[in-house]
Amino acid sequence: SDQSAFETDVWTLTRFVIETGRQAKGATGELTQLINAMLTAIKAISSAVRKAGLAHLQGLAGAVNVTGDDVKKLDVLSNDLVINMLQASYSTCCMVSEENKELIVTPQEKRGKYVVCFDPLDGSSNIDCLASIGTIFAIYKRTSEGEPTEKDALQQGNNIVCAGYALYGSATLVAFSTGAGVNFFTLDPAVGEFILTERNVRIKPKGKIYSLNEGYAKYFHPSINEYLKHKKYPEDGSSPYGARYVGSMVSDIHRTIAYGGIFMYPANEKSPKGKLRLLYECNPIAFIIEQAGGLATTGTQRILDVQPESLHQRVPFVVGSPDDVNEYLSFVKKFS
Ligand code: AMP
Ligand code: P6P
Repeated sequence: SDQSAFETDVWTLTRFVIETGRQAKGATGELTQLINAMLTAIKAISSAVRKAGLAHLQGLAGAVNVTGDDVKKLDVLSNDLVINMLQASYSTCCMVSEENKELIVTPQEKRGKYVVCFDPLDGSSNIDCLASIGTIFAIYKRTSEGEPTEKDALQQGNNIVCAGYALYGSATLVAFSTGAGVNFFTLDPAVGEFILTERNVRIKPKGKIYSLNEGYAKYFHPSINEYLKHKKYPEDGSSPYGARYVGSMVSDIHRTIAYGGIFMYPANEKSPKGKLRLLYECNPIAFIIEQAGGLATTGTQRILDVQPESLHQRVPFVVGSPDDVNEYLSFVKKFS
């Protein structure tokens, strides 16, 4: 039997958020309520993801299962969970989801002062091969009075109040920041709580791994292919970098924070702005990466400085260890 002592004073994410909320001058508790509602949605998504194969949650939306029930695709189910949990927390005025073309305006009687941009299940193309997937979110204070509009969501990433991601991998982990550094929390399914497992996470100044989909090499700007050549055939006698690419952003990002190195989803001839979305993939991840001491750039501009113009706009995305991102930027300078 497990002889390890049973922790009786454990730091859960719920406790951590209440603590930081108490330290925030004049806080009413609304943000704490919102964060804990997001955590509930993430726990429910984690449970659904782990049961997907058994519960016939895979397959195409609109399919019916053996008992003839409508099968909700995992990412539709995840989207519904996040929207319902957040609206029930009386802390949001509107939301932007990867799954919804239009702004999701909170019913009048349930409105609060926050805006949430989220991708409920990022990397969902990997579900059927059981690769890790994730949830990504960023929280802002609304900027308007009265009826919420898209303007409330089209804020620079610099205005983020809180952001994080959940990774449904070999364990379920939440990386979380409210602007005072990044902490990792791992789900203890026996308790149903996220437990603090790494405090004040810092990314290495330089790594040994590059991560991107080289299948687009034919369409990359020369600065990318020249940078990659330098990583594979270093002229300065240093060792070549390793290559890792899951094709599920949260997995690739979490490995980049944990081990160091660079993750890139650059523009290419076929996708002149790249593929990743600014509001609910790039901004929250850029916030976390910078809070961990890393850099996040479009190649010409800091991600968090980009002024969004539309809810689902894409940006080129290069993030990771500061020395690696700066080395890439030196190639942009040399080859532009
Ligand atoms: P509230 O009145 O709860 O919406 O909080 C007002 C402001 O206090 C928030 O926008 C944050 O800047 C800060 N704050 C409140 N709760 C927390 C928390 N749990 N962790 C970190 N900052 C918080
Ligand atoms: P590609 C998954 O579909 C996703 O949105 C991200 O999670 C991932 O980083 C990217 O797309 C992978 O795209 O073009 O390499 O398959």
